[in-house]
Amino acid sequence: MPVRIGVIGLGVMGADHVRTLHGMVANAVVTRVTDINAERSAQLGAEIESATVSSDGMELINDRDVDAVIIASHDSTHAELATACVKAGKPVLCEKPLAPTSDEAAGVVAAENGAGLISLGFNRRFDPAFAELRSVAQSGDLGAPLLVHFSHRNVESYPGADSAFSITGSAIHEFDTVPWLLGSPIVEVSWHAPKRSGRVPEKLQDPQLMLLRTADGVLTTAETFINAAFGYDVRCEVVCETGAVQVTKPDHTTVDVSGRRGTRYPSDWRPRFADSYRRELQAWVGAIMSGSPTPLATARDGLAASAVAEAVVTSMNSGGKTVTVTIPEI
Ligand code: ISE
Repeated sequence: MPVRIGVIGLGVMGADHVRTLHGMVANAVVTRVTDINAERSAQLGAEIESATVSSDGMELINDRDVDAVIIASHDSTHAELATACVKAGKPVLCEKPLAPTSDEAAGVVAAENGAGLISLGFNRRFDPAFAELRSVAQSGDLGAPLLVHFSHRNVESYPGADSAFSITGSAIHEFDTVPWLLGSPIVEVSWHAPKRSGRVPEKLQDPQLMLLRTADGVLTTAETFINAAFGYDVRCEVVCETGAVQVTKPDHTTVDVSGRRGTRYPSDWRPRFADSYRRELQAWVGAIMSGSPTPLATARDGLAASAVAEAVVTSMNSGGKTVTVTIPEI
């Protein structure tokens, strides 16, 4: 019998997960969907014949036709909903971040109490290019990693995005990817403001630059630019003692026209990371079917990333001071 999945939050990512589960993931059936926007729920409910609409997240979580839950609603709702899934004893894939603050994230980890029900949507772990980058960096073939350069560019930010959201909602990916790549936790951070783009709202510092130091001494430069305009683009290079390795953009084609050869940038993350989302969902469903531990990021990984985000926000609010990352004891 397939895993019956309910999806909470049907914005860009939630709707994408519903369609991927429905069309491309084996042993999964979407049985329930819900969103605070009733029109969106109705549209997706009509599109996906197996799915009916629940009135809200709590109803969906406790529905007898739901074995497992995906949370893709607003970041501020993640902690409460993930905790409700744990109380209902249901596996949950919670989109990043687990919570915007480390205290809230710690509360979820405490509620989970080692049950292993929570997986975090740090999808880059399932991207073939990032997986290869990691295995080369960790192989020792290029000597030890010394330095990592990241840039993370979006075309435009969500309406209302402020400087903290750029850290807790976007750069949070780097806060998970760096320790995963290097096998060492981020222990110290600092935040820096380059010249501000004149195209962005006043309350938003964009781009931003962060320095992240892992316990093994490797330093990462992480640029986040959520109104970069030209296209969706994530770059990462690991510089090692005798070589360097970087992800190349996984384009399938180049176009020759008008005296030029070129590749295209997608307008958001879905095409760039489509493979990773499909692989992540398949891995999650497979583990539920077989009763194995989640192969995705765990609640503790989510807590670690939220603690780094909080330290970066503290550095930003203190004019760029170096801040030690503190993970609450549980
Ligand atoms: C979005 O939620 C993502 O997950 C994307 O990968 C990231 O680039 C974007 O900034 C986030 O808003």
